[in-house]
Amino acid sequence: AALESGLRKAIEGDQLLLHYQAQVVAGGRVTGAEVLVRWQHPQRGMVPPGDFIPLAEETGLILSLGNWVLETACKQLAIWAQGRHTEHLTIAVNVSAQQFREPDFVQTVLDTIERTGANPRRLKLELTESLLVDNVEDIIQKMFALKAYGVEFSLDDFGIGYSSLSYLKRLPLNQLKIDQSFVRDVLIDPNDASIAKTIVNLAQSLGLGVIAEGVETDAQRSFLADAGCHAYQGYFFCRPVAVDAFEKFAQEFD
Ligand code: G
Ligand code: G
Ligand code: MN
Ligand code: NA
Repeated sequence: AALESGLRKAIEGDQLLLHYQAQVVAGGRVTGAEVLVRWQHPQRGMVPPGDFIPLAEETGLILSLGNWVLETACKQLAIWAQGRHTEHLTIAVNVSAQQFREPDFVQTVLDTIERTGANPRRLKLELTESLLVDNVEDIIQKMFALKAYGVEFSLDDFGIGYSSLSYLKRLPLNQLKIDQSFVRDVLIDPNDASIAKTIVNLAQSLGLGVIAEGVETDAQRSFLADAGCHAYQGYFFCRPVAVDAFEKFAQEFD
C-alpha cells in the first residue's frame, strides 16, 4: 500500500523518467529508440519497471502511468522533429493490454499527438500477445483507427505468449519483435535458433518487418543477419540510457 501511494505520487510528480534504448539496422544506423520507464524513488533510488509495472497493472495506475509515458515520448518526438540529425528518429512505446482496452484509448493517443505536435508516423506502439486473449475485433478496430493516422505497431515479446497465428494476418501490424529469450541462446540452442529463424520467415511471408531484442554479442547479430533479420536492439549496441546519451549514440552513426 505504501508502494502504491508512492507510485501514485511518482506519476503525479516528477519521479518517473524514460530511458531510451537504440533500435539499429545493418551497419549500425540508429532508426529510433524504445522507451523504458524508470522510477527515481527519493529513498530507494532507481526502481526498475519489473518492480512497479505489475503493481501499476494491479491497481489500475498503469493507465495514468501509460499516459505519462505516451505524452513524454510524443513531446520528445516533437523536439526531435526540429533537428536535422534527429528528425528521422522513431519512438517505440510499450502499451499494456489494460491501456489498449480502454474505450477512449484511440482518442487519448490522437489527443496526445495533437497536443504535443508529434509526427504520428514516428510513433510505434509495442503490443503484446496478451492483448489477443479476448475481444480481438475491438483491438483490430482500434489498431486500424490509429494506423489511419500513420501510427505503427510492433508485436513485442513475440513467441512466448498466446499466439494464434490466424490473428497475425488480421492485425495491421508493421513488425514482429523476436523475444530476447530466443536470442539469448540462439548460438548454442538449436531449438532457439529454429524458432528465431521461423519468426523471421513468418514475418517475411506476412510482409512484416522483424526486429530482434536482447542482442548482446556480434555473433548473435551475425546469426540473425544470416537468418534475414536486419533490425536489432540490445546491449551489444546500446543499453537503455537517458535521452541525451541516446542522442549522442544516434549521431555517431548519422
Ligand atoms: O528495462 P526493462 O527492465 O526496462 O523493462 C522491464 C519490463 O517493463 C519490460 O517488459 C518492459 O516492456 C516493461 N516496461 C518498460 N517501460 C514500460 C512502459 O512504459 N509501459 C509498460 N506498460 N511497460 C513498460
Ligand atoms: O519486455 P520488453 O521487451 O519491452 O522489455 C525489454 C527489456 O529487455 C528491458 O528490461 C530492457 O532493459 C531489457 N534489455 C534490453 N536489451 C537487453 C539485452 O541486450 N540483454 C538483456 N538481458 N536485456 C535487455
Ligand atoms: Mn518492449
Ligand atoms: Na520485448
